[in-house]
Amino acid sequence: MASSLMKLGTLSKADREFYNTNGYCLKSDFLDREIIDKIRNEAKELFAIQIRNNGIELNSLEDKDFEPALYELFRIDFNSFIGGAKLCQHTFSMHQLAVSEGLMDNLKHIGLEHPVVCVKPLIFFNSPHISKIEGHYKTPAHQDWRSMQGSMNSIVVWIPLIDVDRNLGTLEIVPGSHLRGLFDSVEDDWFRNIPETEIPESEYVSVDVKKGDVLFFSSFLVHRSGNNTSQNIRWSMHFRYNDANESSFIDRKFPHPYKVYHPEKDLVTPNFPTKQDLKEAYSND
Ligand SMILES: O=C(O)CCC(=O)C(=O)O
Repeated sequence: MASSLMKLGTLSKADREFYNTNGYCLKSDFLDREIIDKIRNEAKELFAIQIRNNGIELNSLEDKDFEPALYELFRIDFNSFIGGAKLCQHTFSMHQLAVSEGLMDNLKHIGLEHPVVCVKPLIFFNSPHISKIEGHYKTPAHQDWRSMQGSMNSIVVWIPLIDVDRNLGTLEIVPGSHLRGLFDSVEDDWFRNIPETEIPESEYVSVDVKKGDVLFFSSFLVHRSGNNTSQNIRWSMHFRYNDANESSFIDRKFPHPYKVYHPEKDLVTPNFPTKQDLKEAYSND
């Protein structure tokens, strides 16, 4: 019943078996498209505030209007773009989905006895037009466990917010790689990547996905981004979870390797707010 609230499909025993063998499970038409549109629109609306505040024309939130306006914001006021990009990570709609009962039930179906959120849910908007380094729109080969270091059965839920084809750069995975151990990796601009010498090119498989599909994959599955050669933004969401009942996670004392979530010690905007600013903010007029 809970699943229907968020209009999510239900994983079966066969899905779980496929997942354990291959390290991933792709479900088509699994999630209500209205929810997805709501999440993407909420993110667009936040960017739109900064776009308009910079005097950039924006006639509608349709991609044909929105994307050039966002690229312009990136060009003329990078800090406003970054502010929007960060705030998009804090929308109610995305967080509601990430902690919905429907999603939690499915994590249990796939084998997590006591699912807990590993890191904040993420919304990605990948395009070379709004990136300063390649790693911001195209991740190299890696295993998410390197950054998560949580339970052995920790999982990533990867959700496209639009149809993603080869032009937009599909996700590329190495089926079965979750059983091949933790690969050696080298530090880079982005984080750490698995060098080409570790896994031949021929082992990567492109995952074509449509809006409404959901990809569940093990945090040990090797994956990377395809190349977005289009003029458009490739929108997706990434949720990560641990299992608080997994014995190695318990014995390792629930490690959480994300160290930096700490407030700035100095004022971000010097001399702000003044008493007068506060009086106006709290005025009853
Ligand atoms: O969405 C992508 O292309 C890659 C995302 C990814 O690799 C990750 O979040 O770990």
